[in-house]
Amino acid sequence: MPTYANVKFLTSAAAAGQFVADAGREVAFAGRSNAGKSTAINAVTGRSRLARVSRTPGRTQLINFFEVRPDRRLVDLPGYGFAKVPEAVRDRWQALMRDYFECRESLVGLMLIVDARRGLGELDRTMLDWALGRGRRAHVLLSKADKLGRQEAVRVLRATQAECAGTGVGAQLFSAHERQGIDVAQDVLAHWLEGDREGT
Ligand SMILES: Nc1nc2c(ncn2[C@@H]2O[C@H](COP(=O)(O)OP(=O)(O)OP(=O)(O)O)[C@@H](O)[C@H]2O)c(=O)[nH]1
Ligand SMILES: [Mg+2]
Repeated sequence: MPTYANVKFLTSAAAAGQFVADAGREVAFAGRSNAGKSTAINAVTGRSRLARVSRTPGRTQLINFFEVRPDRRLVDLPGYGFAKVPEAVRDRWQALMRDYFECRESLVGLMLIVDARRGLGELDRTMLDWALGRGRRAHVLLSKADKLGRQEAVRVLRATQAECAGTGVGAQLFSAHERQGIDVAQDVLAHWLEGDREGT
């Protein structure tokens, strides 16, 4: 049976008390507002309307949990770096993310979604440091690669790989719209969720 045949939405959480039980393994999708996190979840699961996609940045303010199979989850995190968000919303975001990262034993890896046109930013680096500092895996999807010419896309990929060199963090080009790099991302997720392979 295909890996994502039975994937389903579990719940949205606005606070730690609403997180699903911290058992098994899960992979979180993080990144700036509008980077393409929800679209990436839909692309790798092959379910176009699983996670809500929006043209309005900062739309996903909650942590959304999806079950791939029992005790295996994908998690859509609210985006960061959206300038127009009021301070109170930003504070709530920070508290929610801290609760999630500090306590979540089942979190095995972080899929960091970075708009290929922007490349890694300060907040992205902070997310990577958080993940690696807590012994989690991380992998960078350089999203919306279809918006770049081939040469420019490869340049961004090389620069990102160079920046991540020695950390164990992989980086790849990704486009949900042109279906580029989906299989590679699926392989990374499969290894992390299986947990039967070290060093991938
Ligand atoms: N061209 C192109 N556009 C994309 C791609 N992936 C996402 N987008 C567009 O980028 C916008 C944001 O996508 P989302 O998936 O909602 O982004 P997000 O990171 O989940 O956004 P927030 O939840 O608001 O933080 C939408 O208009 C998508 O259609 C892609 O591969 N190529
Ligand atoms: Mg989203």
